[in-house]
Amino acid sequence: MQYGYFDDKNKEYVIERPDTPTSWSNYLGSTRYGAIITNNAGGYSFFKSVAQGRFTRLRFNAVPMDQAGRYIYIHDADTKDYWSASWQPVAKPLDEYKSECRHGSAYTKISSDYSDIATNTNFFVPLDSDYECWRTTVKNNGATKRTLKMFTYVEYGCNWNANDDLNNLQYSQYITDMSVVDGIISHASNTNLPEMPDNLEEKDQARYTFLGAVGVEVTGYDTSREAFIGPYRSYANPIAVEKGECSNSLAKAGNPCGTLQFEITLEPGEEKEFAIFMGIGRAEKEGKQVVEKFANLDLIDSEFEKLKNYWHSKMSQMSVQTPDGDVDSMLNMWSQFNSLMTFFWSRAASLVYSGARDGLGYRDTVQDMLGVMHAIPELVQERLELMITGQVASGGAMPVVKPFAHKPGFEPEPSPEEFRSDDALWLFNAVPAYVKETGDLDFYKKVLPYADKGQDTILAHLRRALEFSIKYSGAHGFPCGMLADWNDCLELGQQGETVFVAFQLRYGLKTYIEICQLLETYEDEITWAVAELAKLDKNLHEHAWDGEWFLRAYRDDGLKFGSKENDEGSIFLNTQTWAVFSDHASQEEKVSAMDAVHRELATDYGIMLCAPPFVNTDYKVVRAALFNPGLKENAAIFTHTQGWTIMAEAILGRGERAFDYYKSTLPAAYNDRAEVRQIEPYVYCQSTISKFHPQEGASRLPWLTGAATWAYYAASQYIIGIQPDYNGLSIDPCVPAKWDKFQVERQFRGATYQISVSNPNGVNKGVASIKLNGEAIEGQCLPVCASGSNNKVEVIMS
Ligand code: IFM
Repeated sequence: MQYGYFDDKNKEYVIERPDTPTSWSNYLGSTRYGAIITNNAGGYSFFKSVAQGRFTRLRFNAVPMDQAGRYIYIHDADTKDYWSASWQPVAKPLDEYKSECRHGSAYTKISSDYSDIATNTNFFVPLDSDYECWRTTVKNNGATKRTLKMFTYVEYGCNWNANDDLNNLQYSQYITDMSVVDGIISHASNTNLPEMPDNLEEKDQARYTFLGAVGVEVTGYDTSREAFIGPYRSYANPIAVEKGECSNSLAKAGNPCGTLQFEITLEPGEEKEFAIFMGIGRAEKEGKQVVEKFANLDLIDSEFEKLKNYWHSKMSQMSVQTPDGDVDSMLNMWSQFNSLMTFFWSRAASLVYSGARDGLGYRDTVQDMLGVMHAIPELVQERLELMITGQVASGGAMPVVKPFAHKPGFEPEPSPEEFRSDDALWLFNAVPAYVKETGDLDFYKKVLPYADKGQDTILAHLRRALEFSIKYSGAHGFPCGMLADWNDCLELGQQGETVFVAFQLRYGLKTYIEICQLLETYEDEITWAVAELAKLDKNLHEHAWDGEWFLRAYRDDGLKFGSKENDEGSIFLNTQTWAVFSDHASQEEKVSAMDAVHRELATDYGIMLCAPPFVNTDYKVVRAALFNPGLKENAAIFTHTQGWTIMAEAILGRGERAFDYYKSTLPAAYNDRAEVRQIEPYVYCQSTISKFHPQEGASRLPWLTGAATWAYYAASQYIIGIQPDYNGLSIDPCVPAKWDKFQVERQFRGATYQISVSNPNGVNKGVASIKLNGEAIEGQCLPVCASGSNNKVEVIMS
């Protein structure tokens, strides 16, 4: 079943059928003023934090789904019929009501066509603004004059603290103070208290937002949800809309809402326009300023163009033209936009993450940078430095860093039981990736504080991460599992050991040696790291191989995980892939391990995290047993890990398999069978249900996932094969043999590279020659060209 299509030219996904299997959502705004919007205008808005700054309501996981949102109701004054400018919430029959939703880069346009009235609303947040705009046109396509009464609707939170608004009703129902100033709604709470704009964590303080209209005269309002909707009614049939008249209610308790009423008359063929603005601040001040600023609606259009250009320019740092349209749709827009939103909102704001998780989880955040390094290196640097200051002096990392409350040098060191064994080791992926993208070698020497005490260069921070893993190693010489080791469901404890993190440690040591060699004056460091690497390799050789694949872990009593000896979880994916790109294993072991992955774990919908699932294993040993078989960490297709699998196969040069794996979880590849995956065919998700469950193929938890970043990283750097390196742009594609040619445009350190790759002999991997501006170059690494230059690159594979 197909619900929409990719409009690649405009970088939009167009939903033509609004009755999608799940809500298909998009993100508006920035990390100051953020918003979620669905294909039916459901969603919510928040300021800086979803947990502490949520000021409109969405009822999560509710029936009907994705309500409330940003609604515009239309009531025909003559016929008394009414509908909404998005299919929901009134939901007119789809044979009479046509709708289109265009999700784009931080904007969503929703149009409706019903009863000869066509509307088109563009929802977006202008750049650097603390308000959102709903820019609407209404057109009469009929032959008679129409008088339309229109009503906006947003449902406000009483308290900006999402949890209090939802749960602490004996408090939150008594703090609302709504008013209307010159036609602008003032949504206020705790007005007897002072405002503390710089203290987001303090929930008991005065807060203000506004809702105003431009281009129409406000003739009425409701600010009480109870008055607008009426008892025992719903968003589908509010009493005010049915009557065609608001009651000018002013909520001084209970549930506030934002309804402005206005009237539009339209001659046949006539079109009118208006805009609604909702934002942070007081109606009488910020509200008035915004409404006055946009009195000329043309200014809205220029703000919209600026916003679109901003995002498009970020995503045009790399663009591809390949023989596969699904790949192009994802790599040129959605894979990047998905990675950007994941970077910005971590795991806090979506239709599933309801704001309970405030703060940046260490491991996820450090990985999230990899997919956006090329697009927003300045913002990555800021976030990376923040995370480095979340590492404590012992080398471990704080599990969560709270950007608004983090105080480097003054944070308590987590107790040994609180550490995750993998957290700080992800810096070996992110830090070199940042330096390779920017060329800023001095970054390694930049001094930054530790979270708890002291300070050091970033290079020394990296060394401490290695020391931490080495110090907390167990009987087989592998890092201890601690609270978790990427897999939150493996609780190996203080003495149990993780082979996965052993491979991460190997990758870290190898990377550390490369950095020290590059910086030239660190002979002692190289000697130390080489010796540690040799010890680790010996232990890996002796204790990590299970005959055909690598073990996953050892419990403290010696019990193996991921071994043929186990009836459940006898093979795990992560140790096979990481054995390849930590480069520990022999070629035979690598091939055997990755073949075992193909045999035991690969399915049509992606590769399972482990198999067989856990049913009888004690859940205190493997918490995956908490989930039904085939779900999440219990043998689902955990999408975060797919990128590693693609990378491992590409390193082995097996282009067909790497590409098959890539396509098996590529959202766009499911566009014409969207009922299988159910979620948005333009975004990645946390997991896809595997063959051990009756709903195989259904996917869950779209948008905010490490899958986005690793899928983009794997495709752009290992399939397309354009890898930033310290001294240039390395080219090493690994593609299906049938790809006879493809093009890439890459911005790198200020220069443009227009790369044409041809594959005349239909190989998977191998570069025969490269010409830069007509001159043959040695090797596979393009030099750094002059900033501003435009360079033509011809690559021949063979
Ligand atoms: O790696 C974790 C991640 O940090 C949070 N979600 C689950 C993943 C796998 O357990």
